[in-house]
Amino acid sequence: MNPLATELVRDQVAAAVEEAVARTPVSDIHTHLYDPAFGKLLLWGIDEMLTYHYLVAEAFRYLEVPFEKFWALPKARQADLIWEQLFLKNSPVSESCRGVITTLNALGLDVRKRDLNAVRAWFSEWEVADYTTHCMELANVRTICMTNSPFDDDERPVWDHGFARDPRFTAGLRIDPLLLSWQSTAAQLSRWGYDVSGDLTAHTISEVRRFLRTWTERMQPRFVMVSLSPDFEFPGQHECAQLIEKAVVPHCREFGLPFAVMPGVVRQVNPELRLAGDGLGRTDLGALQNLCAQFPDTKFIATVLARENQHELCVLARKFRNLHIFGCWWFLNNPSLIDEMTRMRLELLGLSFTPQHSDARVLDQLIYKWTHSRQVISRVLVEKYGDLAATGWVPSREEIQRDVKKLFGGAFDEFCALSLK
Ligand code: RAT
Ligand code: ZN
Repeated sequence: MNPLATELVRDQVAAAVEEAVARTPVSDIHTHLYDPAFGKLLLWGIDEMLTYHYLVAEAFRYLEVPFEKFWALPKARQADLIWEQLFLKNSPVSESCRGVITTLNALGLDVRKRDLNAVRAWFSEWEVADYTTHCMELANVRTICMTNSPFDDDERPVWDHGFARDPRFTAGLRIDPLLLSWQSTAAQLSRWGYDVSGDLTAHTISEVRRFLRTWTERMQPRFVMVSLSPDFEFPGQHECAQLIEKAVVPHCREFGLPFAVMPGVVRQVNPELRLAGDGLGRTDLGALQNLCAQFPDTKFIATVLARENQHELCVLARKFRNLHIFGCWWFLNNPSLIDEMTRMRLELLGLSFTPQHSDARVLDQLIYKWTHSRQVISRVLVEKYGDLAATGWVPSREEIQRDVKKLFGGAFDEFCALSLK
């Protein structure tokens, strides 16, 4: 093609990509949001946004208040301090801070005024049910996968009592305590009527499977999930590896559920920061490779926290069709890293991955997390289709829409439906 024609095609492709990315509803496969039936567990509003743990960590770069004094304050006063430091005394250029501004702007608030109390007054007019729909529409999110822990004392009673499910909210069965602190979890399971002992005998394993079955039937999760430290090993004689091998993997196979592994987190590097106090480390992905190789008929989905692991994770996914990689997790959920990772994944995996999840803990965050991610994904796709178009392989609007649907949940659904037998 001559250069002028190429230019024209690139512009048309860019317009089609931008439209498809903006218009295609996304299925958000990992969040910490809750079905509104969970009441106060579904966080929303300006004070929750300002006290999001990503912002707490950043505020303590500047704050001179002792930690315990900060934590003793009511949430609105904590939010005041964070607003003052991160928005008024410094410009909100970090990704988490920019996210608050993007969200307020999208909601139609005038951010130029820098008036926190006016923002609070605006939020006080909303009811959560309407606001949930409003945020999902603005973010163009179709479904939200929750993170559901049977070990969470606030959450468990809601499941125990039962509730009418909002079909927009799907579940993810999160089992960190089961795999990471077996001895105390065994005591807890005994209190709940499971006949388990500290030793992983065949009987104890069958009781763990009964526990997993009960919660799977109750929650109807899309997957079973765990976050793991960077030094997680598999196979192994320690309790975590043994439980994965003997209870979790057989359970996932029986129910046709993927097992979601999220390695790389170092919990409580600074406990004074509470939820904001976790760090990361580089994972030896040999353990994930062993899982995929040892259980070819079990599905694994993975997101890994260290940037340094991303290339080898892509290569691993090329080797194992029972592995689906997703999201730019937590400290990776920044435009520069989403750009790098999405580019690398497209180059190594085509469309067979899920580029992003929001990890939103506050409903409103869906708006910025998806706005920002869509901007980056769109930019990367424009470049990739542009390179193809330059050869004469011009993607049609329908092909672009098909591809974007895959990236926004379709590839994940296809992976879940795949038969590996
Ligand atoms: O991103 C976060 O909010 C973290 O605190 C974690 O919850 C992490 O996403 C996880 O699921 O462990
Ligand atoms: Zn999370």
